[in-house]
Amino acid sequence: MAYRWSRDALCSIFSLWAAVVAAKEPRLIAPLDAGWRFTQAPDLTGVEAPAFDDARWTRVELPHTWNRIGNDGTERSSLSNSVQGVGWYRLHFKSPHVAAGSRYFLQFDAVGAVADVWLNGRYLGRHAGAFSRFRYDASSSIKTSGDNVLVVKADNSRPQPGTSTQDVIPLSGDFFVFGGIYRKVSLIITRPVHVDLQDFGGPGLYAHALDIDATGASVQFLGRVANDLKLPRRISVQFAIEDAVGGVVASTSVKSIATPGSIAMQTRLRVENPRLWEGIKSPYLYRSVMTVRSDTGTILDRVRQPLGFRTVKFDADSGFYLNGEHVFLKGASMHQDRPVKGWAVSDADQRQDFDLLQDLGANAVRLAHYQHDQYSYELADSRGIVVWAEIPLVNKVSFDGSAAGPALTANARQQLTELVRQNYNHPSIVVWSLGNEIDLTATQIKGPSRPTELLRSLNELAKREDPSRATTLADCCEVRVPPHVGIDAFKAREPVVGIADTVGYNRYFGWYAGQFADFGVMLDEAHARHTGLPISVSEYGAGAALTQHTDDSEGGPINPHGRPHPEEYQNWFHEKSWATLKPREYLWGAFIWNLFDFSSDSRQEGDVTDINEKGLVSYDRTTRKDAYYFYRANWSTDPTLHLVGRRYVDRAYAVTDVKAYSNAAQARLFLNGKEIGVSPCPGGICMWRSVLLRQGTNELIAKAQIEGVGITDSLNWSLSHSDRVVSIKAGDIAGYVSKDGHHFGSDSYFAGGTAHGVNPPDTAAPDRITVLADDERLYDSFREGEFSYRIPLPNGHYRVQLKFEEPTVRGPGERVFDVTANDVTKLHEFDILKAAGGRLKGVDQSFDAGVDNGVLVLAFRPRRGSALVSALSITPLAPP
Ligand code: GCB
Repeated sequence: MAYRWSRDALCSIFSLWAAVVAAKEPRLIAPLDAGWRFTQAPDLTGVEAPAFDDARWTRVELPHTWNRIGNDGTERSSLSNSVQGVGWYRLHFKSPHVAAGSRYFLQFDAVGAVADVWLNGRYLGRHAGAFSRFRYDASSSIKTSGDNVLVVKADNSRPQPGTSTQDVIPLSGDFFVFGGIYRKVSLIITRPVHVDLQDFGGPGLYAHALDIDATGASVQFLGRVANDLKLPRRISVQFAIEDAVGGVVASTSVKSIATPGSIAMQTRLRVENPRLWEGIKSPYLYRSVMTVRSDTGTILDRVRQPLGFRTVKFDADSGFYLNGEHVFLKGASMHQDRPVKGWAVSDADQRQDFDLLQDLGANAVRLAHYQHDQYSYELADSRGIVVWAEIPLVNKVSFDGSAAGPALTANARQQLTELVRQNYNHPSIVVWSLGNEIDLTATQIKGPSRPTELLRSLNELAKREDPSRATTLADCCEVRVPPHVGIDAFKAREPVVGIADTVGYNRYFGWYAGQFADFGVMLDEAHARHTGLPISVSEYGAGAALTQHTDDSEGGPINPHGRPHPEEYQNWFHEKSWATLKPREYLWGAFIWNLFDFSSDSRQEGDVTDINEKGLVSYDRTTRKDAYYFYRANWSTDPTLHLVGRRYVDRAYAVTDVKAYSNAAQARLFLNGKEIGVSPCPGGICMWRSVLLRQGTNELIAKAQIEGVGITDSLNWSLSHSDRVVSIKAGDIAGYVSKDGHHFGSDSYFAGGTAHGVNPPDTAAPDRITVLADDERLYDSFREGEFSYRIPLPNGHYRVQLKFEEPTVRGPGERVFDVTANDVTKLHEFDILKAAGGRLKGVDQSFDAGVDNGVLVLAFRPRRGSALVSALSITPLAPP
């Protein structure tokens, strides 16, 4: 077969080798990211053989995934690739010339989800788990001169009984598992005696600071040395601590005999007056260094790892302490994907994510729901962000409701061991999470699986691997009885809270279930119920579509699994949620779900497809939603002033409240060059009530002073009609532009009554009921009960048109009501069914009304049953 060699790969190997030699580093790490060939295909025969012809395969570079998922719009893009199955990768490469007897390791930073690896036709092994680093000793397969052929089979089959992923966590989850070699691959070349690379992908050096006080601290070192020779070797291992500029502040050398295989060495060092790792205040980092030398003093291998001095405490009644100081962990969760790239993100992408997290003012992150790239933990270390790290044990431990079987248990234990060993040295990590919503009712089995045995074993494993850190898990379902499950299944649910040292509650009051008012009650009850258990809120959030808007978040029901998801609802959700969380000092932290929109192929929501849009920032990171600035105003000390409603440009109503998020004490609003007034900004919210917009373009400018520095924000809104025209879609959280071009705003100006829809708010639902009317959408929602509308209008004479349809009652006389306009009865004993001639038929009523004090009050007063209206349209009788 024709010899092919990637010039890029060759250059990168040799330039790196040169850099390594110049730095006198004994270990060579050569990237193997360029020059790959790829094809997406099920099992292929002979593909692992070096001579296999891959000439027609696609050329790719790492990181790479074949999947592409998540797009704007309500249809899946034709560019999507959601195929989960097998992808093949092949790479020809040459090894650099190094000393004879060197050892060769192939390092994969992650492959989704199960990887089989061959080098030069020889099978190196299988790694199951999409997120952790793994290595193979390739020494006996590699050709030190000539062409090497590396073949990788990546398989991200959707876990089902009988698939290659049936025992690989996660079995399910609200995120897409991308396939491919989506992180980097490298060839590591060492001498025969070296720091152990075969320790669950770990660094081989594990250092942990203890007994920390102002005067000093100890560091406990564990180093693993591998001797790949047949005979024992005398070695000396130096353990050292370097400060941030590389100065050695402590060091010791330990002599030992490295017998063939792996040996563990331990020692302790003392550091005087250590600088603390103080989170975002001052994330000072030391480094631990392990240097292996031969008995003649030749450096055989060296490894450097991050090291930070900090103490951490979780208290059930007073929350979290970093170095003895109380800190409320204000965090957000992150997934690792982006549009087009999927999981194959770059270092720059990860930096951007942390930039946004920091800009938000967060001091913590939940790196959900799995092990992220090493670089993300390094960023957290260097920026002082406290980390919740976790394994991908999500939703269920079996497909049939039983306990985890031996193979799944082994895989979960492997992935937990990898998470802990590979990330042991990061000072930013304060807690290991054993799983997420593992008490969920998995829909396939109409009941929860039985996770407690596995969780207990994982907890014990985490404590054994790392006694210095607390464990946690994210609970979804304690106490809650899902309506479709019924009480029996609920009783069968195994309680998981209390298995780990701490807990996080994933709760969505005001979104999936429950009222905001119940959120605090639930937390207080949990706090009272679990004496001594430190609790946090590990998730809370709401969807927000950038193109869907509301004037009143209480105007109509929202379908969390559908459309529309007005952006302003997310603002309202977070304002209420944060007001609940902030005063609860017993919480050790709260994590917004999510900082970024992310892909999930079960989602058709808001204005996007295959995306969970609960992010404060769009999937492509270009748009910070309004709610982002609510947190920035509350969490960050950076001057913040943000006018809310930036994307709600075509306004429905002339008279509207204007809001800004700011950390200034007060802000001043200008509309079209005229000052509207000064508003205080308690809780980060500045509000100007009932501001009157003009027809055409309106320029809004907000100004504030923070510590003597002026900040400004501005936006333009437009109004297509005069302030004498008001069109309201009753009971609807989002507006609608009628077939004849009128902009009916979301339900607004109302008091009392309840909002409903003939149809669920998901306008794409297949089982929609049609209302017989010219423009049926104007009748498919309604406000019902005893209610009124106070509609601001200039004084004058108006035509009022009301739109009705009867959604439920079957006989005339069952729903009869009056409608008054400024206390004058306009509709007397109105019966929709009678007027329309049947159910689900649109019928309109019109009357004239005068306004002489700036407001039209329309009151709907039931006589029998409840009153109801679907839409209101007010137009001037005599235009001025
Ligand atoms: C949860 C899950 C998370 C989901 C989130 C949601 O509770 O832990 O994986 O993405 O809810 O948006 O529904």
